[in-house]
Amino acid sequence: MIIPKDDLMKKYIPLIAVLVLFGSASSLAKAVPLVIDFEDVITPSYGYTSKVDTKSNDFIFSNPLPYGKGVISDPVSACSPACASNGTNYLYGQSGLYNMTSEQGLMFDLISFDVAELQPAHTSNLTSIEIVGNYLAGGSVSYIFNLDGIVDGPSGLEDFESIILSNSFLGLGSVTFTANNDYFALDNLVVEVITVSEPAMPLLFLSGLIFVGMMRRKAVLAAS
Ligand SMILES: [Ca+2]
Ligand SMILES: [Ca+2]
Ligand SMILES: [Ca+2]
Repeated sequence: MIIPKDDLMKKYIPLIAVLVLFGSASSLAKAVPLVIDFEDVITPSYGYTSKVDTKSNDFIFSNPLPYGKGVISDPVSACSPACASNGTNYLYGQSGLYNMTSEQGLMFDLISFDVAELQPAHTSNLTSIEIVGNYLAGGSVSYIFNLDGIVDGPSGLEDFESIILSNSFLGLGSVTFTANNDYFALDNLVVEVITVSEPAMPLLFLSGLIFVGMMRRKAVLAAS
């Protein structure tokens, strides 16, 4: 029996379409959770770094100021009076901005982070920090957080506060942190890095096989 060419196409095209669509759907974005805690930054014996770019957990934090930015590991030897403390390394910066990006340029969601005033009784007091999320697709979202004014160095009171952001800080390409005044400290930035998996190769291979089979059958029918 000779099956007309048009009927063959009608028979196989929907099946191929379903397989290709399913293969594409398997290229789904995946959110990988990550905590950027600055524990992977090595500091000198005097207890702090001073770098334009600080790298931690595959993220870069850039601060264009010529001084007053980096990571503090020892708030007692690095500062007088003692700087904010949470018992771990943290990022510090002067007023002005810190720009946060993924080292590989990946899209990310910013979920939460810890923030503190760096020092008590400084020449001017930090009262708020503005967080601006720049969407990878364009546009931005901003949020201003008013700090509690509490910072007394190691022990004593809790220096850091945790900020949990709204669902607006999703699909970002970069985030800037701007203190309204004076030095501030950041730590434990909880992010989700968006990665896209490869298409399901077995399914694409199968749809390729069906396509080749269809072509061969057409050739056989045409020859008969
Ligand atoms: Ca830390
Ligand atoms: Ca505080
Ligand atoms: Ca304290």
